Amino acid sequence: MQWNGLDYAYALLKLSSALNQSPVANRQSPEFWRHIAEGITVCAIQQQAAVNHPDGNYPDSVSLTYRYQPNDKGIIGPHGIVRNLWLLRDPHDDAWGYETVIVKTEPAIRITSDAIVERAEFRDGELEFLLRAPKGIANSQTVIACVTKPEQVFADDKPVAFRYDHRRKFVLLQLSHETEAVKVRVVGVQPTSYESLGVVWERPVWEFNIDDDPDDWTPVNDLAPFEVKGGILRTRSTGGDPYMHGPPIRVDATKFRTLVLRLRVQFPAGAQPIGQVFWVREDDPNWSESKSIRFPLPTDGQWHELRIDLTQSPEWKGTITQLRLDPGSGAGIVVELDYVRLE
Ligand SMILES: [Ca+2]
Repeated sequence: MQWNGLDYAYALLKLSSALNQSPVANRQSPEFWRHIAEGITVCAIQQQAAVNHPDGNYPDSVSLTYRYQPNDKGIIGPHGIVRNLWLLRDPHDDAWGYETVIVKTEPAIRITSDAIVERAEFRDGELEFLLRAPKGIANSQTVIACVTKPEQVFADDKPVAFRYDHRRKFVLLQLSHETEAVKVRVVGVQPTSYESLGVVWERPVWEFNIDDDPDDWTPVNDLAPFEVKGGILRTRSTGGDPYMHGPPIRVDATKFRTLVLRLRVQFPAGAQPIGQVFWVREDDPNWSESKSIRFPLPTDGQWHELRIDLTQSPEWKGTITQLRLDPGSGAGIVVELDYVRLE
């Protein structure tokens, strides 16, 4: 399934609609063509690949954070799918204009939405565009990428809430649509560059000092919620084996020899206050018990800075490419991290 298949399905939907209005009898019914178009669209949905998958069709959102050339293989926007789904829902909801809109700034601001973006313009620190949603759609979601944090966002001249990702420099906007087209004004904003996906952290230091930004750490197992507020990453174990992954790094094990954590932990009865740090290396990228160190966690419910000597393991060598942190074992452990770093 490629974009041209989706364009073909789109054309079949238009054909189906035209046949519905045609007085001339046809060999195939409108439903026949519609059925084929639906099959192609469903096929495309099922072939969409996840981020980092090397083949198949990437969602457009990749283009927001991942630098690629327009002619790179395998990067196909989902707009073909979305516009077909619109037409399948209602033959009047023609979303041919659905795509990522690039505003001509330096660097370019990119607007992606499940509504149609029209008349996007940037002038004097203000981005303005129209969001047109199809009939019956009450809410839309929009990503405005490559921008600094706006001072305010207005929808039809009313201030609205938005979320901002400091690291990847994009605004997330959820709007309710009372009218067909909503005028969006993003005020006090400038175009800016964003970091690519899978970015390697230059320094192995994570402070958790930006609200809602976990410094690219991810709650891989048994941890929820996973929130950053007021300089602290807070999380809680929801099962027996909680752990989190750090982002990619490239660290010389002979230069960085100590894991430093400032944390506060609360253990429920029955949980084990033994922490564990795992790592992977350039020459050995698989997680294993042999590349880990256990350490006692403080059980007094107070803040402590822990310093863990990583050179006690003979496997701490070469180039370290990622860390994993296990904050004890058991459900209901409340973990607060002020910072994590290698020294
Ligand atoms: Ca902090």
